Amino acid sequence: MTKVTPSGAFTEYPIPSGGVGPAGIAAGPDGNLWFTEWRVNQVAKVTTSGVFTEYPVPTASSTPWGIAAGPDGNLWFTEYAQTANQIAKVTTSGVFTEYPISSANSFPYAIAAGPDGNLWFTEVGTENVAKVTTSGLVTEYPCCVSYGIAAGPDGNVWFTGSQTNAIDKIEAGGATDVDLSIATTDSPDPVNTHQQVTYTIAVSNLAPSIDATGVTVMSPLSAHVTFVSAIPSQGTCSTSKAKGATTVTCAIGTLAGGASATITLAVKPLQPGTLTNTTSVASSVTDRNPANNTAQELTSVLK
Ligand SMILES: [Ca+2]
Ligand SMILES: [Ca+2]
Repeated sequence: MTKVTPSGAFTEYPIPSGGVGPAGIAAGPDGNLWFTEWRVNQVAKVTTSGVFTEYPVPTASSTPWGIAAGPDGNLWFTEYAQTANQIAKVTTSGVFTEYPISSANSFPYAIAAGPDGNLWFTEVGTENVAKVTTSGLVTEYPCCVSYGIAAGPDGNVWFTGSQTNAIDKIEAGGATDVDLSIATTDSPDPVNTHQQVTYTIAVSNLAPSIDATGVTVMSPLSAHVTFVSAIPSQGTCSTSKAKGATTVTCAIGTLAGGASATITLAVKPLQPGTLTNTTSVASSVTDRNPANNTAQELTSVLK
């Protein structure tokens, strides 16, 4: 264990157990530094004058890794081993409580105290970011392979996405990045040829408080319809033609977290059969769930 003064003077303190594999470290509420010893399955504290106390973790070979001071006055740490798969807390007097993580093979790694009073941690194995309440209830959020995690000054928890080459953030409330969704309804259905069918296209940002910027909605129309109009509740819509087929593109602009916009699109079908409308939404920011970014609506066209 080593300390360094702000001017760069180092002092090293030998750890009583040999070959401990010191990993994470955090300042404890008791004025000591707390750290994990993954090789020997212990959590330890060291006073600022270099006196060590080591505590064995109850679960054998748990690989204690990341550690953070919780708002409850305890130290919280990850048990990275596949066989452990737990989050644990230790009181400043060395009493442990361990909590299971529902997903198997989660490999919990880094941990940080969130702005919401929970502890947040990364799961390298499941590609989740998760939180644990101070009473031990774990909630996991699908995300990405991530390692480092820290509370931001903006009320979000920030973490490194190692495979996306990006920094991501998660709202302390739960949602990662924005989640735009789109849904389309038609009226009337069925409709006669050369009669107007109107689509109501609703675009929503399901993230509670993260803005989606540069929101764009695209609807390539069937070659078997005549375009009538496209009216957005915000922004502008335009049409372009390629090989006789019309595409409607609407620049919606910014959709704040929790906000929605509507596009009313009218067309007239030219021939009987099943008319398919496919509309999709995109934006300038990462969408955590691309599966709901496209909507399809079928309309029966009579003669
Ligand atoms: Ca989405
Ligand atoms: Ca329909």
